[in-house]
Amino acid sequence: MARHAIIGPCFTEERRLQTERFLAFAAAHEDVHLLFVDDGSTDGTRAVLEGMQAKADGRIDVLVLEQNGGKAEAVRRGVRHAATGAVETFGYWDADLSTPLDQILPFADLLDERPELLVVMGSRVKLLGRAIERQAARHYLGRVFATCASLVLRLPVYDTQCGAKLFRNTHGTRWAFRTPFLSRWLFDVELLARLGLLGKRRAAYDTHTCVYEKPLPVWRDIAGSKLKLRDWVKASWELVRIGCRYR
Ligand SMILES: Nc1nc2c(ncn2[C@@H]2O[C@H](COP(=O)(O)OP(=O)(O)O)[C@@H](O)[C@H]2O)c(=O)[nH]1
Ligand SMILES: [Mg+2]
Repeated sequence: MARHAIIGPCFTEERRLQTERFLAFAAAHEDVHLLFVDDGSTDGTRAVLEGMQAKADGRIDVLVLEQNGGKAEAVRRGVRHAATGAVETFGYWDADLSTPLDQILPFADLLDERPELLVVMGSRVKLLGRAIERQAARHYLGRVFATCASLVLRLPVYDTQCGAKLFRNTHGTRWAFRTPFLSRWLFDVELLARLGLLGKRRAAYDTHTCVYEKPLPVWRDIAGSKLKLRDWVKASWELVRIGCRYR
């Protein structure tokens, strides 16, 4: 029985999906269930995902959404599907494997070791001895954005946008995914804002203490990102909307 459910959002990922790595990971980890969400891809993504599913002995599933609704909604639908009573944790992982799959269990170990934690988020901190490879422009743009997000959330968070996050399966963390997100790109910020709302009523959900940012040993920018400059502009506007909505 799987203890951890991991959602892999996919939009036109036919060329980038490293199927052998997913299959090897699935074969070696019976306690992890991978659910890929094909978000109305217009290429052969669905066939590639279903091909993996057929070889994975029940450890990989595919949820097909007919229309593209964006990463936020795809992740949300995946979580609603996979975060059932049986799993201890659920999370999402970018399908380009910028964060390697071997980080899933270290994230889960942290939730095991520290009962006060509800969320572990990957954090791309460039430190000596780590392999954090990010284009300079994206790094600096990302740092400006992260500072703004931190101000809006009033939370000293370093990196809201890393696509590797794991949640303890509780009523509150599931609640954070219950309704559609306002934003298409910044749902990670919105998730923290939602948990922050819970934290006002229940100390266990205080985001200063229940969220842990784990500096990653390895993170690589994989070519073929769908996030374009205009999306960063839209994201600034979304940040303002999130600030107003969750204040
Ligand atoms: N479901 C869904 N996933 C998306 C969409 N756009 C990007 N993704 C997924 O989100 C993850 C990160 O996307 P990527 O383009 O690499 O963005 P970046 O790494 O943040 O620059 C990948 O798993 C993508 O397949 C979308 O419209 N819908
Ligand atoms: Mg990427």
